[in-house]
Amino acid sequence: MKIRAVKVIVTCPGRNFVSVKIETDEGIYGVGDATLNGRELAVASYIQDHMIPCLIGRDASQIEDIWQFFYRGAYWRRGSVKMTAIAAIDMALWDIKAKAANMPLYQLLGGKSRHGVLVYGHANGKDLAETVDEVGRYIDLGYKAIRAQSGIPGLAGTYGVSKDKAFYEPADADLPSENIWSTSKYLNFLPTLFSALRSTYGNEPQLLHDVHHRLTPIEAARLGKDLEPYHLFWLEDAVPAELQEGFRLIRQHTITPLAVGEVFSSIFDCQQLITEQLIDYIRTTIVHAGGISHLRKVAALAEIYHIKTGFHGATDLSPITMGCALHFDTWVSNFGIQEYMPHTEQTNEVFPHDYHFAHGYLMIGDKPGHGTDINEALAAKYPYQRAYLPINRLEDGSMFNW
Ligand code: CS2
Ligand code: MG
Repeated sequence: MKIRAVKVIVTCPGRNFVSVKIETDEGIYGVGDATLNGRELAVASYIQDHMIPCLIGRDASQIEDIWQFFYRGAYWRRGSVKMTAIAAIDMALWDIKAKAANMPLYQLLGGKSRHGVLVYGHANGKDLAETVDEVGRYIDLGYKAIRAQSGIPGLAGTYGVSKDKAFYEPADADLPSENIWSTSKYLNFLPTLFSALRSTYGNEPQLLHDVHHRLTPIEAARLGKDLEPYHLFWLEDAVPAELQEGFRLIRQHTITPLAVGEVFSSIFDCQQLITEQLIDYIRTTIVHAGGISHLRKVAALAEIYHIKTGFHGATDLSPITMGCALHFDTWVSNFGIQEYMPHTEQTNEVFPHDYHFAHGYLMIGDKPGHGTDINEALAAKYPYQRAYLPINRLEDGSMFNW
């Protein structure tokens, strides 16, 4: 089965997505997600200008060889742009292989390990009271696991709190908008939020929180200790994780479970975190870390060290990634949880798929492939619109982590 054509499809049904469609000489095609929020066109060009010329005529069944060709063959290794580009091709080739085998992707990987994929939703509010109410709304919707993000007293706004309760799109402006951050205001406030959540809803709901890369290890250690009475499912991205050994300091002080990895682009970004058991969940995703082929290797390493998967699943990852992730989640033995931020109807029309939410789980269908497609005609109606993620500054103006 030869690769006959490869298309890069950039569309913006409310937000930008980049997809690839690989067509073969046997009439089977596969699709992959190549979306990197705020840097979409860099990935589109990497695929269009540097990968497609080397793909035409190749045997579509040689997924691993093609992966190695593009990983080793570029000389320049790793990085979010390159690994997102490789991921898109990889997802499309797995889609093709599963369709050719006439089986859903999870069967090709090794079959079902669970009947449904436990997900967590995103409750958020402008203040403590609204956030507590929003968590209750998610419980009423059937979620068993809920991430809680709240406005912080004394700060005009912060990560994860959106005006639109249903949908959260952080890439909110044609040029980066500026947020102001105060670690002390945040650390003083957060324990009160989770104390209120536990006293309102008891111990049953799984509660999660995303620090979004904003603490130092000792600050994260303090927060982890302060939150121990509330038994979080995980504390996410407590610190920027380039310094993997920095997590040793957090681990020495707290038993609050730690999750990290959505910004990682390869196994090497988390090798020490995993082999030293410095984390409990690895969030590295299929779309940003080399696709299904590479994430199988990350998950296999993590399994040895009692670490579970917790894939990133924000709305800036397309339904193609969600489809692939759910098949992977259904198969992988050390599954932890899947992030689920529902896409808009407009997006779902461009990316028809067969997964659906039921009683706190996402359920997948049995169509051959990863179950998500792209409506090219509809995609063409939504031209790219430049959008940047915000940046963060401290109250004294210092540049900080968003
Ligand atoms: C967040 C994301 O979902 C999460 O855990 O960290 O919303 C992240 O901010 C976006 O994916 C960035 O594009
Ligand atoms: Mg996050």
